[in-house]
Amino acid sequence: MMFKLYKTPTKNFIEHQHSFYPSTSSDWDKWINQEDLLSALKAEIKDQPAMGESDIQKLHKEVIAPIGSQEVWAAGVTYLRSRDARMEESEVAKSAYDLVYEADRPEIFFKSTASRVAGPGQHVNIRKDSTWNVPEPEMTVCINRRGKIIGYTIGNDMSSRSIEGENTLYLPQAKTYERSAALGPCLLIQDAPLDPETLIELKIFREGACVFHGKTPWSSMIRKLEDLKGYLLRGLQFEHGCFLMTGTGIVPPSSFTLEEGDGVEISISGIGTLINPVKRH
Ligand code: DO4
Ligand code: MG
Repeated sequence: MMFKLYKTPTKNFIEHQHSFYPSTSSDWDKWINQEDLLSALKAEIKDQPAMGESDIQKLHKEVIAPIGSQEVWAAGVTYLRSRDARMEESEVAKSAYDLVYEADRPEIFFKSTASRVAGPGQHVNIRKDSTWNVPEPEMTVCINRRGKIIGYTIGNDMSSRSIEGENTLYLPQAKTYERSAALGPCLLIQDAPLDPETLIELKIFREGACVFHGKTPWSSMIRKLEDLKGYLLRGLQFEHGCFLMTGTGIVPPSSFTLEEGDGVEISISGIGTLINPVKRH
């Protein structure tokens, strides 16, 4: 059983087997934290007529990030490519990245409050005081208030490599600022675990041309999802649940930096595509 949940400023929607239905619940936090979410979603759409084409088009124009009051956290250095890129970035921090890649305890950091998150089509920011910027396309899981992974979405962990590379202690400034995180376009809810061969893909567009294209199967991640979740929940409780970005396996070459006006397109098979224009803020 599989559903996709969409959020708009006024209503929530359910996609099931290519048909769309308005949800009777407008409270996102309560909705996603229901005890048996899959059965509840099934019951919600039972005997309901599916929406017509013009309402579906309208819904797609209004979709915002699939987040209510949840915090966004992120794991790092969970792929070899991420370790190698960070080791190139900073001579001083080289060994820290190497050690964390091998260590039992993963790198986990706070990424964003819900109100700072960009949704589909909304701009993400690069910082004015940063000279080297990249998007990080990340499989992102939604964990409910009881600590269960209930869904999957696409995350963009926008990062300043110049600030991070200057000193690892600047990581919070490299990672957390206005609109440094994007989520969407939907929250995928399914009973089966996600296929490890799920493909994560990043395209960056500049003046209409694709200037970077990379892809990785999710199976290249070296950490187990349950371990990442376990470390996050060791010291924290989330009364509304939370999101956890699981790290990037795609980093553009060191010569590349994002520019204002670029378009970032992240696709994850089975979930969809998240598109965000880039602004300097
Ligand atoms: O320590 C740097 C951040 C790592 C990260 O965000 C990633 O690997 O995705
Ligand atoms: Mg990241």
